[in-house]
Amino acid sequence: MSEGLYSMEARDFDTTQDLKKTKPYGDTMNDGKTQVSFTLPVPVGNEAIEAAKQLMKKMGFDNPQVVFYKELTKGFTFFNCYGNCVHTVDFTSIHVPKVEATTWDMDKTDEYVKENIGRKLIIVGASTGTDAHTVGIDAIMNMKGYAGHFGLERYAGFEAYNLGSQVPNDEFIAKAIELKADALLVSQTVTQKDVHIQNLVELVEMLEAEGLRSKVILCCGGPRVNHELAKELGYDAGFGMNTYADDVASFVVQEYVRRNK
Ligand code: B12
Repeated sequence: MSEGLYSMEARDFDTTQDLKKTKPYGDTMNDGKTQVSFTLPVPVGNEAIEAAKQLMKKMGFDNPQVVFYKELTKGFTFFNCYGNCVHTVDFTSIHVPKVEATTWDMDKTDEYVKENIGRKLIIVGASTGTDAHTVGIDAIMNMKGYAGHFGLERYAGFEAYNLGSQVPNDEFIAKAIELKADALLVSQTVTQKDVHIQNLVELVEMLEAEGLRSKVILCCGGPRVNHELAKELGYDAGFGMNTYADDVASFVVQEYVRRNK
C-alpha cells in the first residue's frame, strides 16, 4: 500500500530545470522555498504575525509561514519565515566582472616571485577609517593563515606589514611611503550609511593627490566588497567573502609582472 503512495509522490516531483527561470530550491526543483528573517518595529502578538505574513506576500512569496518569532525588546518582533518565491532570474544572462588572475598556492607564487621579480614585494594592509574589524585582514595577512591557507606574512616572496584596525587614511599612506609599498590592501567591513565607500574613495583621492595611485597595486576587501564595486571606486581589484591569501597574492604578483614587463 505504502509503496504505491511513495511512487505516486516520486512521480509528482518536478525535476525539470530551466536556467533561464531559476528560482530557489528547497525540497524539490522549482518549489521556490525560501527562508527569510527580519524584524518589525511592532509589539509581539498575533497582529505582528499577520503583518509578517502580509509583508512576505508583498515580497513575492506564496504560502507565507511564520516558523519562529520572538520579542527582541518592547515594541520589536523578530521573525523567521518560509515562503515559496514566485520570481525567477535568467541565470544564462548573468555576467559578473572577476579579478583577472589565476589563483596559485603559496609555493607557486613564491617561485614566481623568485623567477620573475627577483626581490620581495612589499605589501601593507589595514582596516582603515573607523573600521575596527580585524579578522578579515588578519585572515589574509596573518602568518598562521585562515581555513588552511597561510597568510601573506608566511610567503617568502613578500614583506608583509599588517597595521591593524582603525588606521586613518593619512597614516596608512605615510606608512606606505615609508616602507616603499608595492601593494596596499584595505579591509572594510562596516557598510552602514555607505561609510566603506566614503572611506575607500577618500583613500584613492589622497593617493592621487600624493602622486602615488599609479605606483601601487591597490586592493580592497570585505564581506560586502566585490570586484565590480572596487573597480568603480578606483581600485585595481576587490575581494569579497571566501577569499584566501592565495587569491590576493596571486593577483598582486601577476599584476606586478604585467605592469613591469
Ligand atoms: C566579530 C565582529 C565584530 C567585532 C570585531 C572584532 C575584531 N577584532 O575584528 C566587534 C565586536 C569589535 C564588532 C564591532 C562592530 N560591529 Co561587527 N561584527 C563581527 C562579526 C560577528 C564577524 C566579522 C568577522 O570577523 N568575520 C570573519 C572574517 C574572516 O570575514 P570577513 O571580514 O568577511 O573577511 C573575509 C573576506 O571578506 C575577505 N576580506 C576582508 N577584508 C579583506 C581585505 C582584503 C585586502 C582582501 C583581499 C580580502 C578581505 O577575506 C576574509 C577571509 O575570507 C560580524 C557578523 C558576521 N557574522 O559576519 C559583525 C558585523 C560585521 N558587525 C557589524 C556592526 C554593525 C558592528 C558595529 C557597528 C556594532 C556597534 N553598533 O557597535 C561595531 C563597529 C565597530 C567599528 N568601529 O568598526 C555588522 C555590520 C553591518 C553592516 N552592514 O555594516 C555585522 C555584519 C553584524 C550585523 N549583522 O549587524 N564586530
